[in-house]
Amino acid sequence: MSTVTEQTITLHRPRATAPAAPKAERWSVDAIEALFKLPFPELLYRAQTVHRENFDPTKVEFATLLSVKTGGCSEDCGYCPQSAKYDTGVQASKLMELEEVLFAARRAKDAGATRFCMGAAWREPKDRDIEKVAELVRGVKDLGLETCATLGMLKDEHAQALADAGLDYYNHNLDTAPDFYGDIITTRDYQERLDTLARVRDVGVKVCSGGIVGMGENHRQRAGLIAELANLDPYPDSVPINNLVRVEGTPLANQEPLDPFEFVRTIAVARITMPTARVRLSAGRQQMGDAIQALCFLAGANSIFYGDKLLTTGNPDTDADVQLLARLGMGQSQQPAGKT
Ligand code: SAM
Ligand code: DTB
Ligand code: SF4
Repeated sequence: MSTVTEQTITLHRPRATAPAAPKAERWSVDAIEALFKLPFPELLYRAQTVHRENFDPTKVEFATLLSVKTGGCSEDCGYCPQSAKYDTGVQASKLMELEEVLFAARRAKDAGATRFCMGAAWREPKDRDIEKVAELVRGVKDLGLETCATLGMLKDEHAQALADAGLDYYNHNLDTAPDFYGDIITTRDYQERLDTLARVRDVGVKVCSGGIVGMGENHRQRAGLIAELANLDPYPDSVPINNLVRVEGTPLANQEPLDPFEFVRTIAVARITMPTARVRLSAGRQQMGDAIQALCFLAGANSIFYGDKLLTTGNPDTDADVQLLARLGMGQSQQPAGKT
């Protein structure tokens, strides 16, 4: 069991008032690793306490994903079925037309989604891509949905164009800890990811950033990912926690699955360290089972990807999700992020 005292952890809690410059690191990797090592009931109790202070613990946000440009990506992310470097059977396609995207967005809204996230398998968008995506953002927003996009790295002017189109969130994941990153991706570095997040923040678009666990990272590296996210200033508004979906043809296809309780712990630690963020129980739900998902909600997850497909892989049916929440006496959060 943990030898770390409560005092050690309390010492590293975010301060109520901003510290004077130079800015202190709010969460050390040691403090986060100590949270991970807490006895499971203690960790869940703390996470649930923080969750209740900031959200209605019975409500979950529904965000629907659509791959608006699939496959053929030049990056080598070792987990990704859309990289052109791996033979995964994913067919590359062009950017979808506006009407096709709006059709999917209307369907998502009718099914109950409040956020619509458009994903493109790009290293970074080109100028003409941004013009088209801006049009998609305007169209989806006009339907009354919150908009999110994930398009790869952004330049200043691209971030500004998306902000001007009314984009609410930009998703760009740190994916893993800095010291494990090079084992997974070689075609762009960690700093480039941080730079994109800074550009998004600078134009007033909310940041959605999280990562993937179960890629062979060690315990401390999982803590390192959460530390990177929690120490962003401010920490992200939305934090997707993905459990690796092992896809045939990718370098991580045969990766040993993560202990499901370790996944629940990751959600709990994200909740404790980023109290007001939407913590999204993201990829990997289809392989997880209802009981582990219920534990994730108890640990502070309050958002899911809702719809039978993620980008290229499967996700639980919408009916199954509605039923699961009903069985738990829970429901969908109708309001955008914040206290519901
Ligand atoms: N190309 C853009 C980028 O990389 O930022 C946007 C799309 S990319 C597919 C979005 C995120 O999906 C990745 O950063 C990664 O965290 C997640 N992802 C991709 N493949 C995954 C998998 N097999 N299992 C879990 N998460 C995955
Ligand atoms: C995120 O963190 N997870 C989503 C979304 N952001 C774009 C993507 C998950 C992709 C899972 C593999 C696939 O379906 O291709
Ligand atoms: Fe390309 Fe994004 Fe997949 Fe990496 S995660 S290969 S950048 S689509």
